[in-house]
Amino acid sequence: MAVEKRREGETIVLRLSNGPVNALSAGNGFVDQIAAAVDEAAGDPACRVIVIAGAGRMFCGGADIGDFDGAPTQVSRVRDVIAAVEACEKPVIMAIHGMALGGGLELAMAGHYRIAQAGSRLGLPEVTLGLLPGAGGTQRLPRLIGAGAALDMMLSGKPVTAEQAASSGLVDRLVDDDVVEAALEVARGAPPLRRTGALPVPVDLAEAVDARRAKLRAGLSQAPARIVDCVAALSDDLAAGLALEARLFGELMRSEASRGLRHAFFGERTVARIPGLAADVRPRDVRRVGVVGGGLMGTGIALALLNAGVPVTMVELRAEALSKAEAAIRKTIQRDVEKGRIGQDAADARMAAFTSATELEALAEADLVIEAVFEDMGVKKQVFSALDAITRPDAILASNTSTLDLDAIAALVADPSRVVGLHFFSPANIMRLLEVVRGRDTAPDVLATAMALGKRIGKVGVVSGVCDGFIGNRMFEEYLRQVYFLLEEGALPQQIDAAMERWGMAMGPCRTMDLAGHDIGWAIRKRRAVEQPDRPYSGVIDRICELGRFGQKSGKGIYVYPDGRTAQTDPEITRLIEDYSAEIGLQRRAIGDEEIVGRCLLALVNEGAHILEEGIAYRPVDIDMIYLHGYGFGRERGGPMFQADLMGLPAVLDRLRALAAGRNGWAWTPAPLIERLAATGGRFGDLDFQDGNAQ
Ligand code: 3H9
Repeated sequence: MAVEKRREGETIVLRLSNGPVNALSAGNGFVDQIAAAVDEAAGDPACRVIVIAGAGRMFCGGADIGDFDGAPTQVSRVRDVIAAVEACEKPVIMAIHGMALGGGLELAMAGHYRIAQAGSRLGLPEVTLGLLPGAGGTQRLPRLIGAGAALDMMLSGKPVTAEQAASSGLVDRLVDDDVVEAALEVARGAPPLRRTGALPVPVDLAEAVDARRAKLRAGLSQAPARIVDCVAALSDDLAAGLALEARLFGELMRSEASRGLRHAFFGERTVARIPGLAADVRPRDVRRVGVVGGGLMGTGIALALLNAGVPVTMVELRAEALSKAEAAIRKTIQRDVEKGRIGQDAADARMAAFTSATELEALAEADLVIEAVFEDMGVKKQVFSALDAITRPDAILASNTSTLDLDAIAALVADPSRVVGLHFFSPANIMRLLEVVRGRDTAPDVLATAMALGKRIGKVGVVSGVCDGFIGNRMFEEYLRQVYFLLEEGALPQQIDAAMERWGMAMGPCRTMDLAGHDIGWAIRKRRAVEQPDRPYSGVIDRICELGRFGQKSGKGIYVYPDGRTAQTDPEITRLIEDYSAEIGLQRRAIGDEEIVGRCLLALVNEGAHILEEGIAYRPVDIDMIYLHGYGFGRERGGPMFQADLMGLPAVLDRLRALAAGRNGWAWTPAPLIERLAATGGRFGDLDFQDGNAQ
C-alpha cells in the first residue's frame, strides 16, 4: 500500500497502489496517505500540476467495501480527500486506465481534467451493494453528463466504456496509449481548473427525476429511491447536496439490504478459495470437455461450455436423442443471435466447437468428461466403468449426480482421485450455481480444475462434501418438509408462495416444485420413507402426485397452468389439502406470514448448521452462496446463515426450542453447533475452517 510519487518537471504524478483494485481504504490508512500526498504536492512551490493515476490493473475500484462495517468516520475520510482534490488550487488531472468505479470515479470526477485510456470502464456500481454513490457522485455526475444519463448509470450500476464516457462529457480526452504520458502532455500546457461541483445544475433535472421516480419498484433495497432523492436535491448549494448524500449513504450502509448485498459480494469471492489447498496446486489444462447424455441436463451443460468457448464432444447412445440435443443447442445459440446478444460469427464458432457421437470411444482424448445420464446408480456405474477404460488416465471424470454417493461412483474407477462431482442446476446454461463435489479421494488438482472450469464458464462454484443431496438439496428437503407440514396445518400454497416471495425468494416453494417437477421428489420420498421412517413428510404432497399432477410440465401440479406457464390456484387442490387435514384429524388454523417465513428459514438454518459441523460445507458463506445462486434466495437477504446471524443465534435457538416443543417437534432438534455458538455469543460469520470442519 503506497502512494507512489514521481516528479516530471513541474508536474507531480501520484500513483495509487493498494492491492488488486487500489481501493480507497480508510481502515489501513491509505486514504490518509492520498490526502497527505495531495496536500504536499499542493504546497510544493516547484509543482504546478498534479496527475493522479492508478498502479497495476486499474485506476481505482472504489471505496473499500470492507470499511463499511467499521466506524462511519472511516468512510468520511474518503469524502475529505475528494473535497481536497476538487478544492486544490493547482490543476489535478486524472489519468484513468482499467477501471474507475464507485469512489474511484467519484475521485476522478473531483479532478479538474480527466483522460481515459480506450478500453477502460467507468461506473458507479454502488446500487448493486444497496448503496448510493456517497462521495459526491450523485451531485457531480449529473453536472457532467446530465441528470437522465447520470441517473441511468447510477440506477443500473453498469459501467460505461471510455468511449461512451468521452462522448457524454464524463471524460475530457480519450487516448489509446499510455494515459500518464498523455496526462503529462496536457500538464505541459495550461490545464483548466474546472471544478465539477461548480458546474450548473443540469437543465433536464426535473424531467429526469420524475421519469425515474415513476419507474421505481418496491424492494428491500432503498438505494434506488435514495439515489433519485439525492439527484432531485441538486442545487447551486453543493454543500447541501453533499450533506444529504452523506446522510442517506449512512442510512443505507446500516440497512439490512446493503449488509446482505455486501455479504454476497465478498461471499462470491470467498467461495472460490479452497481452504487447505496447497499454494502450489495448479489446475489441469482443459481443452476439450466430453458430455455424456443428451437430455435436458446434458444439453444445458454443453451450452454453458460452448457459450464460454470450451469445445465439447457430446456422447448420447441413442441417435435420435442426440440429434434432438444437437438441434436444441443450435436453436438456443441461434436465439442469442436473434436477440442481438452475439453475432452470427460467434454463433458459428460455438457450433464449430461442438462435435457429437453415439459411442463413448469419441471421448478418448477429452481432458474432462461430465456424465449427465439418468439419475440411477446402475446406469452411472455402467458409464463410469466404460469411461475408465476409454479415457486417458489423466482425464478428469465428473458426475452431475444430484443425490447419489459420489464415492461409490468413484470406486468404479481404477484411480478414484480423478473423479469429482459437477452438480449443475437446471437450466444449466442459465443457473449460476455449480456445486463442486469433493469425493473422499478427489485429488487436489482435480478439485482446483473443476473450480477453474466453473469460473471459466461464468459459474459460482462452491465446494461440497459428499452426503445425500449435497449442501443445497439436503437443506432444501428440510425447507420443503416444513412447506408441506404448513399445508396440512392450515396454509394454502398461494399463501406460502406469496409470503416467501414478499420476503425475498425469487419464487415460492410450491411454484418452484411445480417448475422442477414433483416426480423426482416423489421417488426420493419413497426411498427415504424406507431409509428414514422416523423422519416423515406430510402425505399431502404424495396425494397430489398420485393424481399424476407432476407440475408445470404436465399442465397441473400444486397449481394449474392453463397457458402452460402461468400458475393459477386450483379449487380442486384447495379441497384436496383441506380433506387431507380432516383425514389426519387436524383442525386447520390460520397461519401468518411470519410463521411461514420463520419455519422455512429456520429449517434451512438448522440443517445448514449440521452440514457445517459435518464438514460438508467449508464455511457458512459457502451455504449462503449456494442459496443465492441456486435457489433464488434474495440477494439482499444474504443467505440463510447470514440471516441467522442477523437474528442472533440465541434468538434462533429459542425459536428452535419452541418449535421442538410443538407439532412434529422431532424436526426441530437444534443442531449442536447452534447450541454451542449461542452459548458463547458466537456467530456463523466468525467460524473459520480448520481441518475439515467449521471451528
Ligand atoms: C463505494 O465506492 C462507495 C462510495 O461511493 C462512497 C464512499 C464514501 N473494496 O472482483 P475481483 C477485492 S462502494 C474492497 O476478484 P476482478 C475483492 O474482494 C464500492 N475490496 O477482481 C477481491 O479480494 P480477494 C464501489 C475490493 O478483476 C480482490 O479485490 N465499487 C473492492 O474480477 C479482487 O477483486 C464497487 O462496487 C472494493 N471496492 O474485478 C466495485 N473491489 O482477492 C467492486 C474488489 O481477497 N469491485 N475488492 O478475494 C468489483 O466490481 C471488482 O472487484 C472489479 C475487479 C471489477 C473492480
